[in-house]
Amino acid sequence: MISNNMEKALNEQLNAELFSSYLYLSMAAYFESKNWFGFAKWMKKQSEEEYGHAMKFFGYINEVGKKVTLEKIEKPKNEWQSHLEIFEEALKHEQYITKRINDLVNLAIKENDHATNNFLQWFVKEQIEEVSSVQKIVETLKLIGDQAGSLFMLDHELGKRE
Ligand code: OFO
Repeated sequence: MISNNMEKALNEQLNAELFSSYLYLSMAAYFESKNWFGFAKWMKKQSEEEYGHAMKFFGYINEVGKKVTLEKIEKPKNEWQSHLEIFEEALKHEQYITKRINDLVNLAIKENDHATNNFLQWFVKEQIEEVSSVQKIVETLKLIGDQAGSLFMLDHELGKRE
């Protein structure tokens, strides 16, 4: 049986994952409005993945006999100055999510909650991949600078994301 404290923390993470989905959808909307369709597709896929993360928490909370409680989702930002600014914000957000997941693992360890610790390990691994993929795009955008041709090529590349 997981503690009420852990139930609350898992519900808060569910909300954070829904916010992640909302944030990336807002970034996708921004790219669409500027006709960067490859970047928009990448962000839409990212948003879908985040919804999937939220649903993993939804499923787990129910599976262990606790209750899912949905809270208000914060309004995401919807204006940025550059591609780089967007991806730097995405990177900062993923680093924040990694910290949240690590804090959850620490709580599970403190409470001797092996089941939740085991459930969270998937996210520990996933966060390595999430941070690394956004980091690579940030570095590429820094190399590109304001070369429009290279930016179009990256747009094409990111649009291939399945
Ligand atoms: Fe981006 O990993 Fe979930 O939030």
